[in-house]
Amino acid sequence: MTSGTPNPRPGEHDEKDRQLDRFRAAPESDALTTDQGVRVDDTDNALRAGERGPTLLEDFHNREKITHFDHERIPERVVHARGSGAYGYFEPYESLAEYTCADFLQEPGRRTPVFVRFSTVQGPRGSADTVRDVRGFATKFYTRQGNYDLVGNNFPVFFIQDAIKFPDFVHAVKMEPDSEMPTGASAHNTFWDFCSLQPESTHMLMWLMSDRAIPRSFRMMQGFGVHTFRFVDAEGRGTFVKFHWKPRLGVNSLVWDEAQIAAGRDPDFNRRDLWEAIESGDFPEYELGVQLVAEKDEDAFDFDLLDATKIIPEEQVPVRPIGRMVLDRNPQNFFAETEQVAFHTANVVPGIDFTNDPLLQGRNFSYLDTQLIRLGGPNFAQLPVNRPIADVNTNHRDGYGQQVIQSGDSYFPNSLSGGCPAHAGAADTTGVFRHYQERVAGEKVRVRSESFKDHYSQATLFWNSMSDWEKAHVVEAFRFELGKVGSTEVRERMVGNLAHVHGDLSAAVAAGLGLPAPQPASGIRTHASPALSQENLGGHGIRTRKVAVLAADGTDVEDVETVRGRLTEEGALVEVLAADEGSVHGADSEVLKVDRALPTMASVLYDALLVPGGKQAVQTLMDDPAAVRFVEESYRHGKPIAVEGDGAQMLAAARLPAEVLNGGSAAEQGVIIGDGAEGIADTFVGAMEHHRFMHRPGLLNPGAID
Ligand code: HDD
Repeated sequence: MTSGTPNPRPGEHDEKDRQLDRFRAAPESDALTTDQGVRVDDTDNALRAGERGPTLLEDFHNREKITHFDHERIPERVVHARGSGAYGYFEPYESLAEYTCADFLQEPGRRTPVFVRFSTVQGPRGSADTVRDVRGFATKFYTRQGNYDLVGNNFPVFFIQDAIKFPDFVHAVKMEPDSEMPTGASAHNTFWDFCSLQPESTHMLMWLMSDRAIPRSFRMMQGFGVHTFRFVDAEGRGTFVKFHWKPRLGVNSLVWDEAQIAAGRDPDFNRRDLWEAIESGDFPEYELGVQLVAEKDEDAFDFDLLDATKIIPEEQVPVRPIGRMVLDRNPQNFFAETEQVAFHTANVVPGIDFTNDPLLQGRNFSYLDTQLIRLGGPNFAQLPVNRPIADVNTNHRDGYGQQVIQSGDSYFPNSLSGGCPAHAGAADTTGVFRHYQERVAGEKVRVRSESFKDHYSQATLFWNSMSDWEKAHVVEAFRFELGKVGSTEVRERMVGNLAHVHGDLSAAVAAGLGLPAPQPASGIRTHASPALSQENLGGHGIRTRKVAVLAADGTDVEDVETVRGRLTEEGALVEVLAADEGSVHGADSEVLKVDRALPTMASVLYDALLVPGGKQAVQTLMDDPAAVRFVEESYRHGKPIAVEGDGAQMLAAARLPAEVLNGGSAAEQGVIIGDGAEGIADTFVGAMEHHRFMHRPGLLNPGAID
């Protein structure tokens, strides 16, 4: 090409390019520009000297594009790196003016916008959702008096009592330093080494080894503020408060085998579930509850309210529902919102204050500090997702990423700016944060309070409160995790700790590890708190539960439609699966649309299974290993299964125990065998409300519960 010849336009070269031209040419309003707003003619070819010549530095669009790309990543969160967010609102049921002057808790029904981020703790940003881990449950309330962050978890307790131990704990639970394994898992040497030497973790470990650590959905797990906080009323009077979120759909979990398979089949299992529910208008809902304790009762418990490894049993102080939160909008841009959201336990508003919980006190330092490195400077509160709806008027100036063109002086006191921005006067009573005036006195000491030293009673409380299948799952989880630990010494030490929780637990875990059962500690208590068992935390109905229908040519289409009609009436989501997408034909040539090709899905992605009748179809399914495995796994994971007519043959093909097939107790085990769709539909709905059937023959390891 001679100099002065215009560059070829995109699409000038060949027919394929010409076809793609319609995606390239844009009306002016959609036009591609540089960061400076200059329109760009070609973003596919760098500017070069001659068609086959070197690329020119002069090409500012090319350099800008690549430079920006090179800087797209920011450091992931040091913990809770993997998360999913959503917007919504909170509205109180009643005024809480009796206890707190927090503006957003004064008026029944007045909505406060929120952003919530759910997360796992251990794994990096790209790790799987269904790992065994605590889930973060962090809520930012954009109140009229400033942002309030409730940065909680789905467990009500924590691993450690003092924040100074947090780096130790995180170093232990994160991947091992040499191999960076395992990803998203606590089942490794360093974690259990740390915990075995750190008995204050024992209560938290009980939660972590329970099915609470593998929630079915972010929409089906509780949230807890964990610490004891303080409400402060308009007169400055304080009341201790613990925060609880309860999901409307009930608390439901996966089982461990299912969670592990799901991590491969769909690493975004929980993220997708949240996203799709909101997209389809099934807005997740949680009730906020509080446990209130008068200051005079601070010492009324057999544990310290300031100890974050303890709960206040709900039977002792009931949870009072105070409002509800609805999540009704997905973020528009994951990075801008879910990644850049910055939570901070010290983001409080008038009416909500801290206690001297040493874990909370340390957190109040850490969150602001971590945002500085993660978000690159002190102006992150100006990012859209972090920006308060309340007016902001500070003397802070400059810094990386300053978005505001500020005017005027920036010191206090001043006379030149008329004293602005001014302090709230002593007479101002509303909307001003005044720290709670707690009387403190003491020596400067590095000690743990004596009142923090009972590390086992509440671990025992948790164990005693579990149903038999929940206990079995706890035992199996300990066996699994400690089974991945190479050091016999660590295993023994850990089992020794469990002997302080309960003899049944330590003996069962020891047996699984081939260790002798340790002598149970003396004085183990028999107390229990029924509110801790998932058996007592069910929701109502089957909204958004996913049901798979296995189909093939010859499927009884009418029966499918009958059961589907009943399930969708209840809000369940039904999908027809067959070997290929498209459709299958019924025995009388009716057409049934196939929603998903069976090879792209798996039983772990559904809550329940229907195998309709139809001789030819059932024969095809019995010859398909993927279909047989679907049934076998659904059974093993405790999921409701309904089979109609010939469909029952699939149960035998999946080798369900004879006692279920012939024993007449199948329906009690959530296996509904029937002739005619009408007959099975209602029972199926009822079984789905039950979520899982853990007492099925062959499901519980008999050694794990006695
Ligand atoms: Fe933390 C993030 C919850 C103790 C230091 N934490 C973080 C998140 C949640 C929690 C939900 C993710 C927030 C988000 O989605 O962006 N953390 C807890 C709970 C704790 C707790 C419930 C105990 C009751 N955390 C804790 C301690 C420290 C930290 C004791 C430090 C001394 N946590 C952090 C952090 C993180 C964080 C390093 C990482 C990313 C971030 O803050 O923004 O500052």
